[in-house]
Amino acid sequence: MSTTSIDSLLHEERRFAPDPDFTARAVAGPELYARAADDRLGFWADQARELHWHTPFTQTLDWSNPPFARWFHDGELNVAYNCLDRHVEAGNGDRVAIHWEGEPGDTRTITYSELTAEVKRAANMLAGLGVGQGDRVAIYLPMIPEAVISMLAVARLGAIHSVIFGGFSAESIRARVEDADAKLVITADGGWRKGKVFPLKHAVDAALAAAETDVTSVVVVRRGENDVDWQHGRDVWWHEAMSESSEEHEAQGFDAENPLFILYTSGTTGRPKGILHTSGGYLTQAAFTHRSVFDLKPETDIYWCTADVGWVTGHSYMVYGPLANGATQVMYEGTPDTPHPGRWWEIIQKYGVTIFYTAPTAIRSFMKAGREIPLAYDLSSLRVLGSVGEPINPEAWVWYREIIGGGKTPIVDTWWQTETGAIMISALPGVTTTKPGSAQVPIPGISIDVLDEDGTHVGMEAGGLLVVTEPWPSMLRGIWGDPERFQETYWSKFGTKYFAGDGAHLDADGDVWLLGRVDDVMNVSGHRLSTMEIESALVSHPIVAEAAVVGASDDTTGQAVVAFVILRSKKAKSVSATEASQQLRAHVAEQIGAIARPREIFVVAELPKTRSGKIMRRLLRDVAEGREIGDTTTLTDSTVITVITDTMR
Ligand code: 6R9
Repeated sequence: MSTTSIDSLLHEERRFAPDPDFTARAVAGPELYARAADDRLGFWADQARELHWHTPFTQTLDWSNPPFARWFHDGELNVAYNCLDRHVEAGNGDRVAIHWEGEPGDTRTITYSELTAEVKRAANMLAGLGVGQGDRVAIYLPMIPEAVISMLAVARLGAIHSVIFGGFSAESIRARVEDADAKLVITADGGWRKGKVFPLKHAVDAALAAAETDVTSVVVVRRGENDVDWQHGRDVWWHEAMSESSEEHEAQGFDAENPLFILYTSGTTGRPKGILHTSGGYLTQAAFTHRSVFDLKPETDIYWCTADVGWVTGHSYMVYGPLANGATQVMYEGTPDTPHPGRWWEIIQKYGVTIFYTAPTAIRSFMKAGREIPLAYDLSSLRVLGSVGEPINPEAWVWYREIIGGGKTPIVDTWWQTETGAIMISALPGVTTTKPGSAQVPIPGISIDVLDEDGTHVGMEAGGLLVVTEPWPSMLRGIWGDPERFQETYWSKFGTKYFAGDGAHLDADGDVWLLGRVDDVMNVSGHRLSTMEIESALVSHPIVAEAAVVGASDDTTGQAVVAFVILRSKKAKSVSATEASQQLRAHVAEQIGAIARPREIFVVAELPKTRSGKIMRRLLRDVAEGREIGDTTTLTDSTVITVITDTMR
């Protein structure tokens, strides 16, 4: 990989050393790295022993049949007990577990005692409907406490949940319910989004009508109070079934490798992959990273992760990590700009949020809207900020720290995947001197490398493919029902090293700079260029709010750089689209080199994104190459594509 291609990122010279006061009180210290380097498995065993085991484990890792790992496998634990009962038994039952904020402004405060009682009741309700160990339960809910209660109730029974994002279609539900052969579905009448109730149950009805399925019950939470169709004998109101269920439920221990959940994620082919996670290793790494990466002090912190429960970030950093650690957190139902653009910042001010975890796409949209919106609120309670989901451009990183973090908070840019289950690469606050745009170092106990195509380590100041070289506790255990696809997707390229599918560059210090999915890496006249690096250059220009870059096929150069940009409304007021495009082509050439100069720049009003906020480059490539637009089922708003093509014409 050409080193000049990442010059713009690596010209990023800003460094932020930890504040000594922060370091003095930090949860994590450099000794964690030393301990893990000295005895990696012993380090993870120590972390696992922070949990409550019904039966202690004696073996940490069984890697005798790679890539099928077993962690702590002769131990037994109950995941829900670890997230609930043990905090109550330790005298922390009155601590708030969830400050829930509904979009219309209604609120609920739920303590650990109350959450434990609700989960016990829900476990009895599900058991009464026939759910037992190993059964699959699909959950299709808005961001309401019942989503958390349902997941924990399923976990408490040793059953397996499959959470389906509330924005997915009936067809997606059908495919997931069928693939996992779910027995029961938990949904709601509807939820609140953008000031309106959006119906949910009707999608489940349509999915089940079309599916070959053994689903015997649909439990329906009342939230939207919208009308629903009712199938007698199958449908059950949550509140009715709960009121008939006992609040007494003793948690049983299950094998550490008992499956905990399946979560579907898109792969290179059309069919989504059901990523399978199990119990002991997953909870160990989710809890450890949540504590050390966010510097969690459960007695005093108010933590908020804005992810939807339908994504892996919602699983690991809204449900399992924070609750295993006894944290107090905020959960918000709605969209960031309802009923006004300052809603998130108002919530931070209201609850005194101290730790905040969100995605670069959200940060960039706030940059676009203008700093005066967050600056109207008191955000001084914040002390740690996190980022996840895609590479964060240095400009967005610095804006995040300056505007949201008051110029003082450490930022942790956390790299991980649905497949890795928990954070793998991140700075540790109070320990790491941070570099805007770099996820930096593997967390203690994780071994990574950057390899070239033939599997050789690339060395410093070079780029290649990111791999994880040793098994880790929260690693996926497979793809549901498809062990061959599991082997083929992740373990066929570099043997027992896990192939992540991301490009990465190591700088002179050995720090990792993520360059996006390898399928987002372009090859222009034999030079490798990352979409991310050109986007970063574009966003560093004052008139640009957001940019997406794709490699479009080109007769002469193989691929050519094509960019789509959204301009900042104020700063770009007096510039025409043609002028903007000229200025920006010159700017990229100046920042990175002539090789990176976009062949075309399109000024657009919006960019197509998946529901999890990732830019759909595949669709942009279709547009850039003049093809018919492909499958848009996972788009938040398919009208965006029309907007883009119209703007271009
Ligand atoms: C947690 C999550 C995984 C893919 C991953 C990578 C990208 C996530 C990132 C990042 C650069 C970060 N990604 N975090 N890239 N820096 N801090 O997002 O899981 O939805 O499975 O996506 O997201 O490309 O391979 P998932």
